[in-house]
Amino acid sequence: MESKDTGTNTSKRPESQTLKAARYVKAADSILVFTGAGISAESGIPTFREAQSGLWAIYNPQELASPEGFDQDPYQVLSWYLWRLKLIQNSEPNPGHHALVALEEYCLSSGKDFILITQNIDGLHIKAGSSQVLELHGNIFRLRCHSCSLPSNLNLSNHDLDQNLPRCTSCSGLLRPDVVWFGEGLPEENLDIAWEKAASCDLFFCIGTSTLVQPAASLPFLAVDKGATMIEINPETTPVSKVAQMHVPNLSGKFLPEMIKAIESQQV
Ligand code: BJW
Ligand code: ZN
Repeated sequence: MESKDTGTNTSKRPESQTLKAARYVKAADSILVFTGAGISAESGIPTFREAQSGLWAIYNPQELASPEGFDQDPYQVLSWYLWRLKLIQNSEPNPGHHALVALEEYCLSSGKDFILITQNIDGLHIKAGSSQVLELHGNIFRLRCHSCSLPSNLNLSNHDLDQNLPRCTSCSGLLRPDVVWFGEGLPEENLDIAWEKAASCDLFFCIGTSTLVQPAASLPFLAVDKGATMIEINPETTPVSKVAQMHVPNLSGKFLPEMIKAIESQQV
C-alpha cells in the first residue's frame, strides 16, 4: 500500500509534494477539483468556519443563511448579502484560481477529463477563466423569487433596500439571492453530475474546504470509495485528511502555481 504523505516527512530527500502532485496529474485520465471558501481566502473573501476570521464566528447562520431567517427578517438577510456581494465584486481571483485555469487547459489539451466543482457562490473561478465549473451552492450575483423561484435579472447592488425590498415581477414575492441555504436542496442537475464525476474520476483535489457541510462533503469520500487518489490542499486537517494520499498543509494560492510550474516544466 502506498504510504501517506502529510507534508511533514523530513526523512532523507523525500520527493517534494509539488513534484508528487504533478506526477499524479500527469498519470490521471480524469481529474476532479473540489473547492471551498479557502480558495477565495487569499482574494480577501472570508471563509465560514475558521475561528476568529470565519463568517460564522461573527454572524448567526440560522438567521442569515436559512429560509426561516429570511422569512423572519428579509431586510437583515438582504443587507448582509448586499455587503458580501460588494466585497466579492471588489475582489479579484488569486494565484490559486489562476492555477486551476491552467490545470484545466493542461488537462483538456492532453485529452484528460476535467471538472471543477465548487461550493463557492463568489463566481471567482469563472472570473479567472475556468470554463468547466459546476456551482453546487448557487451564485450570489443572481436573484430569484423566494415564493415561485422565478429567476430575476435585477441587480441587488443597484437596489436601495431602504426604499423597498426587491420583488418578483410575476407573483410579487420577495426576491432572494440564488444560493443554497441550510435545509434547502442543492440544484438537482448539478448534484447528479457531481455524484457521477466523483464516482468516476481517478484524481480528486479537495481544496480549501472543511468538508463539514452535507451533501457536498460526501463527494470526496465517494471518490475515495471508488478508488480515486485524494490530494487535499488545506493548511488545516479535515475529515478528508484521514483518507487522502497527500495532505498538503499549505495555502492553495502558494501550492497550486508551484504544481502547475512543475507540470509545465516537464520535470516530471
Ligand atoms: C484554506 C485557505 C487557503 C483557509 N488555502 N485552504 C447530514 C449530516 C449532518 C447534517 C446534515 C446532513 N445533511 C444535511 C445536513 C444539514 C446541513 C449540514 O450539512 N449541516 C452541517 C454544517 C452540520 N446541510 C444542509 O442544510 C444542506 N441542505 C440539505 O441537505 O437539505 C436537505 C434537502 C434535500 C432535498 C430537499 C430539501 C432539503 C444545504 C447546505 C447549504 C450550505 N450553504 C452555505 C451558505 C451558502 C450561501 C452563502 O455563502 O451565503 O454554503 S453554508 C457555507 O458552508 C457555504 C459553503 O459553501 C459551505 C461549505 O463551507 P466551506 O467552503 O467548507 O468553508 P469553511 O469555512 O467551512 O472551510 C474553509 C476551509 O478553507 C478551512 O478548512 C480552512 O482551513 C481552509 N483554508 N484558507 C487553502 N488559503
Ligand atoms: Zn415569484
